[in-house]
This record gives sequence, C-alpha cells and structure tokens, in this order.
Amino acid sequence: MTVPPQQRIKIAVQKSGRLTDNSLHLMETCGLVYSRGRDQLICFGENMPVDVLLVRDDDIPELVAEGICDLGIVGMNVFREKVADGMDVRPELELDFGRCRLSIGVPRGFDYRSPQSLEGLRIATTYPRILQDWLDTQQVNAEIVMLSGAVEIAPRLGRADVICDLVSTGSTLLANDLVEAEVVFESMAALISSNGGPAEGWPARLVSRMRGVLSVRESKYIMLHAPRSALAEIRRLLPGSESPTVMPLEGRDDKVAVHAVCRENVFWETLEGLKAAGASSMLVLPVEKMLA
Ligand code: PRT
Ligand code: ZN
Repeated sequence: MTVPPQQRIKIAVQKSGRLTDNSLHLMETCGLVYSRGRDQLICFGENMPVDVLLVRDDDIPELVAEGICDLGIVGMNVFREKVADGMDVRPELELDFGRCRLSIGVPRGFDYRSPQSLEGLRIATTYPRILQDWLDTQQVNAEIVMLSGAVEIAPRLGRADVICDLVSTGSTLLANDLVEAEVVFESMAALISSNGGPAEGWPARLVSRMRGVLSVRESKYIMLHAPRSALAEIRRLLPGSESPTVMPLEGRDDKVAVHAVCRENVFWETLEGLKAAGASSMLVLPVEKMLA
C-alpha cells in the first residue's frame, strides 16, 4: 500500500560527518530499509513511511522546530546552543554515540587555577551561548570571540588567549600546544523533536523503537546454576536485573537454574563475583530485541 507523501514522516540526520554512520545504523536497527536518492539528500524508506533527510548538523534543530522534519539526530552541543538561542526543540532520547566534551583549552605553560583565571581574557569558540552561560555561572567576565571553525589555532594567530572547543581524544589540543583546563559541557548525540513531543503514529513508534534498541545494547541475558542457599546473594549480584526466573534442576534439590535480563553490561568482575558466591555453568547472551 502506498502512503500519501503528506503522511510520510521525516527524520533529519547529519549528511556527512561524525554522526552520520551511527545515525543511519540506528535507523536500520529500528527496522528501516531505505534506498538513497540520486541527489543523496533523501533516504527513502521502503518498508515504513519514514524518510531520512541528510543535511548539515547545524540545520537539524531548525528543521525540527519548524516542523519540516518530525525528528532529528544531533549533538547535544548543537542542540543546547540552538535552544539557548530561542529555538523550540526538546531532546527525546540521549543516544550512545557522538560523545565529546566542550572544554576550555589553554596554551601550555598557562597558569590555570580555576575559572577565575579566565577573567578579562578573550576566548575563541563556536559555542558562544553555552560558553556565556557557563561564564555567568562561574561569575567570570571574559570576551567571547565567535569563530565558525579552526578554533584551535586562534591563540597562535593572536585572535584569542584561550579556546573553548569540542574535545574527544585530546589529540587536536595536543597538536596545537594546548592543554584541557576545564570541561564546560559533556555532550553526546540525541534524538530531538519539536516541543510538542513526537506526534502519535510513526514518530512516537520510532522513538519507542529507538528506546528499545538502546536498552538492548546495554542488556544481556544471563543463565546460571546456583545453590539454593546462595540465591539471595546471587540475585543481589546480578547487575540491574528485575525479577529473575528461578527453575528447579532435574535430580538436584540443592541447586536451581537462574535466568535474568541484566540492564547493565555484565563484566568479567561480575561473573567472578557470582562464581565466588557459588554460581556455576554461567552463560551470558546478547539480547536482540526488546520492547517495553
Ligand atoms: O558539515 P557539518 O556541519 O554537518 O559537520 P560539522 O563539521 O559541524 O560536525 P562534525 O561532523 O565534526 O561533528 C558532528 C558532531 O559530532 C558534533 O556536533 C559533536 O556533537 C560530535 N563530536 C564528537 C565531535 C567530536 N567528537 C570532535 N572531536 N565534533 C567535533 N570534534 C572535533 C573538535 O571540534 C576538534 O576540532 O574534533 C576535534 C577534536 O577531536 P580530538 O579527538 O582531537 O580531541
Ligand atoms: Zn556543523
């Protein structure tokens, strides 16, 4: 059945950048099969009335605020900056990629002690609103030098004394003889919607599927054998599990089988702790789908 174009929904995703692959992969994990248009600007959903619009990340909040797109995936840094600028959008879900921090970087040898060390200085950034809010909270007066790129070379060019830029590995700061002095804002990718929230129907269904995909990524199914006497301790050690299923073991009155969905990752330390408490035959399995 063909869905009329006006009933198709659109989700805005970064066209080409750090968030593109993870965003498209998330859409695929939500079940979307799409073909990419010849102009490369739209991914046309083949099995759902959902199209993906590929745009610059800076345009995503506006497309969502204006209702041109129902949902968007963008860094919280871009989202926060636009909201501070008065844009009417809200985050629906924090996503598990695109992690970075907006940090103050100072030239090596700069005697940084506290935010007050920035008093009266020029700070180069692409995020003037977030920076100004932070400076206000810290009660620091500084001059913000707005740049649209190449922020890290501003001190060397004499355009600013220090910078406020995104950092992930720290290698860009290092290469420019800068030192990370203070984290202003921790960021990650987020799913955003207009302020009324996602509309009933496909927008709401997509949000719910994404929530499911995220909780699956953090979940494991764990199976083990446990002495009946250690059951309370073993339940306590199972990370983030709700009510585990406890089953008898054929021919063994002293032992039971325990199955549980754990909402946090199960690490070797957890398994070692369970073993020390008497658990045996432990199996940890990935969960493929989950819908609350
Ligand atoms: O073309 P378009 O406008 O869409 O892309 P863009 O160039 O504005 O954005 P892009 O693709 O660079 O980043 C998109 C989003 O990814 C950002 O808004 C952040 O939410 C997130 N992100 C995660 C990052 C980084 N990590 C990151 N390291 N964005 C930028 N950087 C830059 C940073 O500005 C600096 O130049 O990488 C450099 C620092 O990296 P490290 O690893 O050397 O510390
Ligand atoms: Zn951008």
